[in-house]
Amino acid sequence: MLKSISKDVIDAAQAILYPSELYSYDSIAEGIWGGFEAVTDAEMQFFHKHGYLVIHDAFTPAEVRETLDGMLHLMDGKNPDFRGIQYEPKLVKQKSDLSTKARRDIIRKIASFVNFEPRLKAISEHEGLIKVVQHIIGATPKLFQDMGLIKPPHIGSEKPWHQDCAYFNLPLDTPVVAAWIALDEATAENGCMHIISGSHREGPVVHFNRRDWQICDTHVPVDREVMVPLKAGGCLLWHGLLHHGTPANRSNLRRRALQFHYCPESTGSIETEERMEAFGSEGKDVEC
Ligand SMILES: O=C(O)CCC(=O)C(=O)O
Repeated sequence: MLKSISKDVIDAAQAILYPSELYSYDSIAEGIWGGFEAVTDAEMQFFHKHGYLVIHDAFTPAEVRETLDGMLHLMDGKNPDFRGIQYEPKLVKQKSDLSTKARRDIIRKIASFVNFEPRLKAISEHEGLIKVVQHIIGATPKLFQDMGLIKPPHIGSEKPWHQDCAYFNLPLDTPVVAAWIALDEATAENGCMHIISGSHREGPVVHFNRRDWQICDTHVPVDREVMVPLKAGGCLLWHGLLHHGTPANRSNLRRRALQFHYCPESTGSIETEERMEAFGSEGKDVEC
């Protein structure tokens, strides 16, 4: 049984390259302190104008600990009914050679977990969070996607620039809010979020299948980039059309986060064709 991931494996994961200027940044996001209770009309206006809002101390250290315990419970396979673990694709073959603890560090994502782990359901229903999301979307929120996004030390991969709504078959005018909750400190080095302030107001943009379903690297206005480092317990809310992405984690520190997506309770769905008309590149005179 291996206790850790070999150097070859790390080298292979790090061989996936992207232009480093994609995650350069001119400014660092400011935010508010005082938890969700500190969100006032001024913060709502900020959200609608810039497409995001940072609440630095949204969750207490005890809430973060409880949430991480719930996440590790699922990552360690302690709920046999839970099937939502996704490994770093290049490393999936290694998983049976690793100890339970070492295996945590090749997991890229866990998904659709709220009904398998009460501690994770609890944070998705956090009263302060839901109140703010409700205020933003102007309706009772429905959670429609839940993910744990894990960038393991050294090998955590990039999430290229994208708009979340490019992934969802939701009516195009649906107000979608993402809540991204840092469970470790998220920094420039371990893969914190980068955003383009105000980009949600530009509507859907064309996505391409490249390293992922993503905005073309050359279409990212890097000169408008804002970096969003967060301490554990910090929360970044963003609009479903905001352009955002995260660099790889080449540091020796973990970067674990939860991401919840909410829309109004009454939201229906559209066909993939309709989504692709808005977000796809097929038949459009665009190249990447
Ligand atoms: O947490 C990350 O690294 C990126 C998450 C993200 O933007 C997404 O999954 O839509």
